[in-house]
Amino acid sequence: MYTVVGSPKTRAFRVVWAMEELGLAYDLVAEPPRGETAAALNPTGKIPCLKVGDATIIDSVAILQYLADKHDALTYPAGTLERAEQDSFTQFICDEIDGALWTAARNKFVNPQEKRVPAIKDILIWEMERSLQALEQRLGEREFLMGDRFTVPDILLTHCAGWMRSSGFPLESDLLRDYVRRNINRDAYKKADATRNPS
Ligand SMILES: N[C@@H](CCC(=O)N[C@@H](CS)C(=O)NCC(=O)O)C(=O)O
Repeated sequence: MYTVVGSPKTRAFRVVWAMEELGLAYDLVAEPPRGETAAALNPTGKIPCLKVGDATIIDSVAILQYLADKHDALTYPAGTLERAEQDSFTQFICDEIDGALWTAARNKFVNPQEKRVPAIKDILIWEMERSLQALEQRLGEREFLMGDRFTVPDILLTHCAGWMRSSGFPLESDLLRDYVRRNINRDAYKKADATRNPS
């Protein structure tokens, strides 16, 4: 049994979505960052963490790729050229999209007041536009980033697109907006989304 630690209103959503895509059973400890469980599992107190028996995996990307490899879905096999391309999408999204969003968050509310530079956001938006143009070019007419197979970086990019919307980063590309719409219409996304606001 897996235990996902972290509120699904954070990057833990990626893990919950992957669980639903893979049809896996899991418990969810919907704690905020630096909560009691996360602090015991991760020296930084960051979420998400995944408990697998007595072991713990920290970092959403490490967790997603572990689950994908283990359950042989949402990924191309290691050692293939397709996997190299898939990983290049994963790294690009971490560097250029997640990195910009996280820098904006740190300078808005994460860091102590005296360590924030709010003016950085305009630069991040400008940088993000260039990164999105590159992604748009790579996506082209493909259904998913890797073509017709939905993989780990699709979860990452779609999650980041929601984060962009909630933090005021524009997504002006029709191609990328259609791509995101396709992904949030997946049954697994909808099931995961329901965990954000349980009744
Ligand atoms: N690269 C890590 C980032 C984890 C991370 O920064 N998580 C945020 C919540 S989305 C957090 O716990 N922040 C608390 C903090 O930085 O103090 C991942 O993808 O899991």
